[in-house]
Amino acid sequence: MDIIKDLQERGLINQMTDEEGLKKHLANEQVTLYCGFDPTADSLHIGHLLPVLMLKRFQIAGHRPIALVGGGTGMIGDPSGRSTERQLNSADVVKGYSERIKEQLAKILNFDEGENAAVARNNHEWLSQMTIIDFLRDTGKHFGINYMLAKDSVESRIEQGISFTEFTYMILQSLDFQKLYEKENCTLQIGGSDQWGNITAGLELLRRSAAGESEVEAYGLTVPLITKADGSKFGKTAGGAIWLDPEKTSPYEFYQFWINADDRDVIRFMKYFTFLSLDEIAELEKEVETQPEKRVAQRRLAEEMTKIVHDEQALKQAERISAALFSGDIKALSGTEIEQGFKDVPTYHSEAKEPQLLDLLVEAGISSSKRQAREDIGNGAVYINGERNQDVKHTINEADRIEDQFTIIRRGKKKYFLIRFQ
Ligand code: 383
Repeated sequence: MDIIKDLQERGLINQMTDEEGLKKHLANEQVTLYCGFDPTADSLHIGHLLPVLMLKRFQIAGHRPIALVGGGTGMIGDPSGRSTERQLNSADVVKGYSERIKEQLAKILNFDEGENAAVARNNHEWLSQMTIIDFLRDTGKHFGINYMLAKDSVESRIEQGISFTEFTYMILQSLDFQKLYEKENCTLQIGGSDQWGNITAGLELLRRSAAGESEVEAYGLTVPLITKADGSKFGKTAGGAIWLDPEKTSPYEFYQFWINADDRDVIRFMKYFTFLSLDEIAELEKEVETQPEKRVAQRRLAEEMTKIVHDEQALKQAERISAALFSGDIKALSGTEIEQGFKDVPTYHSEAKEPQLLDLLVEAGISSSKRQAREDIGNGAVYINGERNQDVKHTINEADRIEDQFTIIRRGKKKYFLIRFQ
């Protein structure tokens, strides 16, 4: 199996340092490779997913992935792809984030099975132990200032300004590659296209520090930046970033994110993100061409991704919520499903446990006045948990409260409101 060929066919390769050499290397032996993730938030987001899945692809092909959490580099701040200096987080915060991110990586990668189990490392382990004298003498000497200034990440910041702290970042990432090369026989670093400069700086350090002593065989590979047909930024929605943490982005929202993929993007996303074969994806492509309104490919993409990042059960819930919202039949949903599915609808906290429907419509701002509320009910525009209610004298009762806590009121075709009871 030629993994590079497979990755190329999927459009997953942006740049490689030495295509022929890397192909041979991967064909000849089990290769240890790594990708780094800095703990700049308490969760990874969808922008990290491609490289994480890339590690998994190499693992499936028999190679050995190292997921590196940047507990040390996260204290410094990578200038790559950023136009302004980063806010530094405290050591405690970075440590907390590191732990969360490691757990997330463990959920997607296989950390504990087989001879090519994935490995977790944290660069705080070695970067925090290094003295400034060793750093400047042993490592700094291999980096020319002109070489560093010419890197995109630095060059693009000269005008805006860049601190010595961030300027030095590429050396730290290079030290990691050197460390993993020496201690773990790691010969390939991967990352997004924003990491090309840091990855090639690492290769430079490997070669210079080994100069004369031995032949260095090591490579770099980057994945492309994901674009969207409509020109908007991938991974950002009106509600903000799509996080991998289910507490920050519910599995239902996550599922919806993929369901909403544009027809022009969905096949490309399937190649990038899923493990479906190219043949199966070609079949789905036909569906997009012949009956796009069915959104078969989008549904399949959402299913696959929700299973990879969350699990079967989360997928089932997301599907149940989507079906209930589509049919309007809310009654069958559980409390947690209600909370996920109606997170973004106007919410009213009702003090009264058994309010008059009429009063509730006005208090919750669903109808503009009592007269209007009476009219809405009379017209049949008001639904309680998906069922039309035309009784102007109706009192909300136990049967209207889901798990005794929630009632969903709909006015008209699709204006939903969530009523929460104490
Ligand atoms: C730190 C130490 C290393 C190797 C890499 C790093 C992290 C790297 C970085 N990466 C981004 C991040 O942490 O900043 N300097 O948020 C993102 N990555 C990956 C991928 C990506 C990059 O984690 O393009 C998107 O996810 O490389 O922006 O020894």
